Order: sequence, then C-alpha cells, then structure tokens
Amino acid sequence: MTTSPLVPVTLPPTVSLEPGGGGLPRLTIVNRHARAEVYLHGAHVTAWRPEGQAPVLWMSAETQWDAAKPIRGGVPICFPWFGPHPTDKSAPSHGFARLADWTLIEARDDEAGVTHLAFELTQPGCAAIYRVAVGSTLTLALEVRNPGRDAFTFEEALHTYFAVHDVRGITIQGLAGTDYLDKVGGTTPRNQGAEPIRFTAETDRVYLNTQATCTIEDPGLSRRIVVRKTGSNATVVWNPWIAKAKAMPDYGDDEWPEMVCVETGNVDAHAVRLPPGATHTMTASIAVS
Ligand code: TA6
Repeated sequence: MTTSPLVPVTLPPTVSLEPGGGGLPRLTIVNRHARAEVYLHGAHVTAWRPEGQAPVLWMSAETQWDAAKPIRGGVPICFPWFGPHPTDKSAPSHGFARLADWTLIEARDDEAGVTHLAFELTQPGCAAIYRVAVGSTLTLALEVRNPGRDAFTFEEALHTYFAVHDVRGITIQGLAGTDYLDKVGGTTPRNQGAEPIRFTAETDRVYLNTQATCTIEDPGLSRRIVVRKTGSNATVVWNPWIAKAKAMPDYGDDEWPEMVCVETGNVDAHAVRLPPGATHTMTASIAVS
C-alpha cells in the first residue's frame, strides 16, 4: 500500500491509497453503498457511483493529472475566490484550494456502512476542513475557519461536474423565478422565469439568493440527480458548449454533451465575510433517484 505524509491516519478496510492519474495519490472507497475516488490533490472527488447506478460524476478524458494544474471533472473545490482573482491576473482561476495538497485527517465507516473522510488545508490566515461522506448519497461539507484576529471575506464553490446522457436532452428544475447573472459574453442580469433550465448554447449562469434544491432530469439515463445544499446562497450552472470545449486544453472537443455543472457556492454578492474565530460551513448532498 502506498503511504504518504498526507495520510497520517489508519485507513478502514473500505479505503485504499494508491497512485492515481499522473501518479497523484488517490484514495479509493468501496463500501456496500457506493464506490468513490478522492485525490489528495485538491481533496478532489473524481468518482462516485452508487450501487446499481451509472457513474454520477463526469471526468474529462483529457484531464492533465499534473500537481500544478486542476483536475478537470468531479468536484473541484473553488476557494477562496471564484473565477479569476479580482486583482491578481497571475493567480489561478477558482483559487488555490484545488491546486493544494490536502491532508487526510479522518477516515472511518459508520454503523450504517457510510465511509466518512475529512481533509484539512491550512494556509496563512485560514483553515479549511472538507468532509466527504460516501454512501447512497454523496455528502460534501466545506468548513472554513478564521483563526486570525481580523475578519476576512472569501468566495467558495463545489464545482460539481455531473455525467448526463446528452446535455441537450436534460432539464434542471428548482430555479424557476430565480434571478441570475448570465456570464456568457459579459455579465447580464436576467431571471429564469417559469421554465426549467434547458441547454441550447454555451450556458454560464450564477443564480442568486437561492437555497433551492436542484434536480437534473435526465431521461437519456432514466434518472434524476438531486442536489440539496445548506450554507449556500448561489448556484452556478455551466456547460461550455462547442467553442469553449475546443478552447480548453484539458477538455475534449466532443465531450460537452456528456456533462453539466451544478455548483453549490457563495460567489459574487454572496461572498462570505468571516469574523475572527468564526467558522462557516457549506454542504452539498447528491442523490440519484
Ligand atoms: O463555473 C463556471 C466557470 O466559472 C466558467 O466560467 C468556466 O470558467 C468554468 O468555471 C471552468 O473554469 P476552470 O478554471 O476550471 O477552467
């Protein structure tokens, strides 16, 4: 078994550690409810497949498995900013958390057979713990603590890539009537109206003031993916479509119909201001029906 200073805990029999893509350390979880994979690089969940289901998370075949680059697909952790850095153009898109090595600080199975992992990231001025519970539901929780003496403000998102049969055949329910910022070709305020979200072109939307549960209706795979959340006031919905897919080196030109991002976050006007000593927790729970 591979060991790593980033795994200073004893693993239960349901969890193994081995080199994954690019030799990056990967935890594999196999229990009676599901199978999952998590890289220490970015504490990045790259796979989750409940018993009897097709894979729920999408991964690009072109991801670059490089410790200096983000993994394309699964659940990137965007923190402590979302999108481009507000002032530093040299800073990585979506923050440093998904490029950092996180330390596994807990690994255990509960009495219901759900496997619980916790990862820690300590950076100057902030401390984050990311909890992953692998069962017939995948539950993710990002806890950010302010250890300092001054308040600080951050953005965050669990940038989840979901596998779908064909994005042109799905709908997303739950955001009817919700205001959003349309980020395609600028930033335009719009409202979703009564209709569910459908995809006919590049789609990049930040839905605001919403704590709603979103449901991805996927008739092609005869399933619904339900995304519940707490501690989050924004939901981002994204599909790059044709031109953007071609422009990304770690994304296959023909992969865009296979995925949709429904991202649980606090971004833009919903950035979190954390007083000294305080902790903020955001969770996403994903289930298939
Ligand atoms: O969540 C949507 C988005 O902000 C898009 O604008 C696009 O940039 C996407 O994230 C992927 O960003 P990345 O830095 O991972 O290529």
